[in-house]
Amino acid sequence: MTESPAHGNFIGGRWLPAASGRTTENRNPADQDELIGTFADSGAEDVEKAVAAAREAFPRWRALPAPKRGEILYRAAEILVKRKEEFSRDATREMGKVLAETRGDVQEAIDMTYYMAGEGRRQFGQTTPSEMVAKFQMSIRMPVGIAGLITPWNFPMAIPSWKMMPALILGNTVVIKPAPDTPLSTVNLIKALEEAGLPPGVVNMVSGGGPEAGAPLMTHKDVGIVSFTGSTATGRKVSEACASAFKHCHLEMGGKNVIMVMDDADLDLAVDGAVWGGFGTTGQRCTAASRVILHKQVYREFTDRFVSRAKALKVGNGLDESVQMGPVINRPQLEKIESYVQIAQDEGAKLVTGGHRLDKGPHAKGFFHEPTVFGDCDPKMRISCEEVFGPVVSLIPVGSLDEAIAVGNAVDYGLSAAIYTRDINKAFRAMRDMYTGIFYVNAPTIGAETHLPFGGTKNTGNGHREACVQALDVFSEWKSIYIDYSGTLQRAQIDND
Ligand code: UN1
Repeated sequence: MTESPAHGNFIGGRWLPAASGRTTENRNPADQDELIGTFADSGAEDVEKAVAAAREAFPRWRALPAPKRGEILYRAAEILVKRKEEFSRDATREMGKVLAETRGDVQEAIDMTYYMAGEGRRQFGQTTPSEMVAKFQMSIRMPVGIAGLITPWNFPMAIPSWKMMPALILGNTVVIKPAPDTPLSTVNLIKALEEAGLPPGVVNMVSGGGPEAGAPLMTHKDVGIVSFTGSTATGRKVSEACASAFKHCHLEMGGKNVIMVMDDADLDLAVDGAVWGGFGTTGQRCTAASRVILHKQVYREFTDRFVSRAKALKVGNGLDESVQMGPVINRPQLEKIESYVQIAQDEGAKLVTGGHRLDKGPHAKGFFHEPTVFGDCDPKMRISCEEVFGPVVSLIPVGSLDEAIAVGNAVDYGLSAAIYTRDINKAFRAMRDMYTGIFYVNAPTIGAETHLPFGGTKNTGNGHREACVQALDVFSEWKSIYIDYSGTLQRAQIDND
């Protein structure tokens, strides 16, 4: 039996129980008998304390030179490197995905932390010539103040780091509410920052449910920027809650990403990509390749190979290194997947493989679902348009690249798309015409790196991007500064006429 410690909230540099004294259990989705720990079940009172701590810490943190803030982040990244294996195991235990993937998750947090540590010595603004003589002008970034971060369970360490590190390097202080299914990875991330010397109050954490802890955080008058990753339905609520106070709001939501396989594609490569894109992380990525659009010429052959690979995937506990696909996160998610399997069959999609939960033998204690493929899908079917967030892939036959692009774009989401082709002209046309925030050539829809912008169009986002320098725009305000050293009044647009 593994230890099952009690974790509090992190407020003002101290680990504290929820004001109500309530706790919730965090259990392994692959084995409900395994208790990972108990976590504070927070409410508005805890959020209030966390925001107060963030408010108090803000002036000093902001005044610390950015390169010094960067040194703390750099040290935190080094600690994450040292503890990568331990933190990856914790992430697999609480989230379920296989160890190779949680190692990738922690690595993504490491990458982001190093990247943003470097921004301590950049954060470039502009200098530009004035239209007047003896006048200097420049733009600089200012922190917004307190950042309220609401993060999902599918990348339990990477996504908190995507939000926290840019916020911190710019001089903001943070209150984070991690997903109730995966608070331990946020605790681990915070411990690395604490050990690296982050001053008390700069990062605070309240664990708990969305309505109980997330809602008071996003509506708190002192929280200047809310950054949320999760479903489009919840994102809409966050957006509405922020709108009336003109609060900055960054949203990263759903996807219905597509791999387009052309008749000249390397089919081995395309099948490899579709298996990884569709079933990696049990399909629980906002970048998951849940649609494969196939040129009719290769439809049969691709389908046969893809289905036999899907059938052969070993599903089980992510801690077992021979397992290729872990459980889904919880019972409601499993039930949602089952309901989509039913919807797809009702609307006439052909179930080619899978379609059932796994609940016997090694799967008896967790939330497992077979890798599932629907064939001959019409692009208008719900299974071709709506996000399932599970190991379910729809195959859609088309007759041309133009049709593939039209079908590819005909969903309400716009996160990631991919094309498999050996024809450079086709690749460039798709690259130009797919209205998504991310595009891949001869690679699946998943696998974004931290030094390019991450995010999507339409119902996937609200115009912002995470990662890369673009993330700095989310967590800062620009200030344009004009210094007139002429000693006379110079009127812009008038005296230079
Ligand atoms: C997500 O699915 O929420 O590109 C994030 C990828 C990962 C990040 C996914 N680097 O699939």
